[in-house]
Amino acid sequence: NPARAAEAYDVVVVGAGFAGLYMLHRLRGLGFSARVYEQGGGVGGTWYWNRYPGARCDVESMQYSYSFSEELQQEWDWSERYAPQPEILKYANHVADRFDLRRDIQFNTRVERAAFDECATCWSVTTSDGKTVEAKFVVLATGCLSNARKPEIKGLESFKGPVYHTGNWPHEEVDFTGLRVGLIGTGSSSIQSAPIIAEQARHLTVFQRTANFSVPARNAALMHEERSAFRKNYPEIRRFAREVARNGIYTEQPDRGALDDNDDVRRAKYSARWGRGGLTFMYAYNNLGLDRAANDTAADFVRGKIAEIVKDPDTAKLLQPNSHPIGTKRICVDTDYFATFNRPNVSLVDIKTNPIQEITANAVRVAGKDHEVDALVLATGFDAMTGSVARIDILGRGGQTLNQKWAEGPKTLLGLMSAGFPNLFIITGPGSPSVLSNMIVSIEQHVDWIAECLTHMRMRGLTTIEASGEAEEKWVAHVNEVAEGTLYPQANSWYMGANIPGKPRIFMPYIGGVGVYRRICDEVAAKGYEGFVMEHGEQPQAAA
Ligand code: NA7
Repeated sequence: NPARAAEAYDVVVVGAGFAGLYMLHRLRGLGFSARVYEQGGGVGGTWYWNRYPGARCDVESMQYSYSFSEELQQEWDWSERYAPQPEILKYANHVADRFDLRRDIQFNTRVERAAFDECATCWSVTTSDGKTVEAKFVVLATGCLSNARKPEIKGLESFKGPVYHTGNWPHEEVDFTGLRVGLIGTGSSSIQSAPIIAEQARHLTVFQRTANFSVPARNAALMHEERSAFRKNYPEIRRFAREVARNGIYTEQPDRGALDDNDDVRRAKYSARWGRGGLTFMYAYNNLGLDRAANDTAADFVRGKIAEIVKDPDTAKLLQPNSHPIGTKRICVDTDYFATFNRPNVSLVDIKTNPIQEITANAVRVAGKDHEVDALVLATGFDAMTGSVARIDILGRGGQTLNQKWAEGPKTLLGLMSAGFPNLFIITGPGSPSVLSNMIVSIEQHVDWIAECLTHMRMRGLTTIEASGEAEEKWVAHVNEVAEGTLYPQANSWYMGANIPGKPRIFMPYIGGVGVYRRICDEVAAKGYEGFVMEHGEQPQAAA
């Protein structure tokens, strides 16, 4: 057919972050032709863009790493307990080189449109360089925290100094020496960057809308012996992270609730975890995400720590979170965040009681007072989970767009596919554990599931797979039901889409746990992809 696009692939993958890289590797290994489009100038996804000072992963490096290659996991040396962004980016580049992935990746190219052709049962994919290619399947490996969001604040465009967004940081070094810096937002990105910016800047003013819970990272250099111990135990560590852990992280699982212990025992447990550092603070007890009274004990402990660390009582009070249960907004992991407010060159401005009125050429105005700044850092987060997908014009059956279908919130079967959009897979999409888990564990699981599904289809001559509407409705109801049984929907979090004005408030990730979710996915596959409709293409006509 001369109207057909010149280039055709079995699979087009959107994004060359950790999901896209591994997807490409698996597809190659199975003999599928694949093309990856990446809007950035290099691999790494979120780690390519988030170059702000202090950016690091808050899952420990020995676990925030691929497990698919034994040689890779035995040979790569992580230098610290939590890898800093440059090292994670180096790792992504190493993986791309080691597995010779670059030759199938086109950089600096956005996928702008993908339209399903029902007659040809293939996708027509149009990219920012004006080309259109065909693909039997499209895999969205677009990331969950990849669409940086600039807040709508009056006068922001009139600010004369530089304005940076943590999620879209310049590649060249930014030097704040001698400058007065305004930092808006107090999520993970702010909490990681504030202590470093404060060391450089003449003055740092942090504008806080919602005080956030944060626990110490206790980051340190990784000793050779620690790495060796991990490497020796990798088979068990990886198995546990995939099959047992709720969040894809190998750590001891609590077997009792917070109210089962008396005050002294509880305090000792929280203190031990505080001392050890890290996200697993929330694993002191098994009901912190479920029971408000239990949760309050952990929240009170952290509020108490903030009061101990921060010398000025008014500042300490302002920094103590009280608007949401601990953990229901992503808990932050910091190095000296609260202590930073003891520095004479750091001040905290409450913008909850009095929101920012306006940004002028050289100041942020709050309650009639101008806080003069030379540079602004927006640590205001992302249009999470659906934001990057929504930026692509995706047309499914009958010309319906995915944005139309998801207007009242994302609907998927297992987070992997959406009814009406055949042969379109999403990696770590809404409705899967995704951002509630160690992302690399979830990415590997999704990629492997998709790779096996495509192999299954090829062996049987099947050409289309699509989520059935009925199975999708059931899954969406299940995802909501599980979330409703927890404290999570109580927070105005990005998990709920609450940070984006007008975005439907739906708890997007599946909170049933990584191990449970994997078993469900495996059972679905074992039952011949139950809930998905698979079809044979039209048989080719015999030649006359
Ligand atoms: P987050 O966690 O979404 O934090 C964004 C912060 O910016 C948060 O404190 C917001 O306050 C604040 N914010 C957002 N919009 C505004 C406006 N318009 N005015 C004032 N303050 C605002 O993003 P991060 O980049 O820190 O972290 C994202 C994830 O990356 C993190 O959870 C880890 O998983 C890694 P709010 O809480 O909405 O009141």
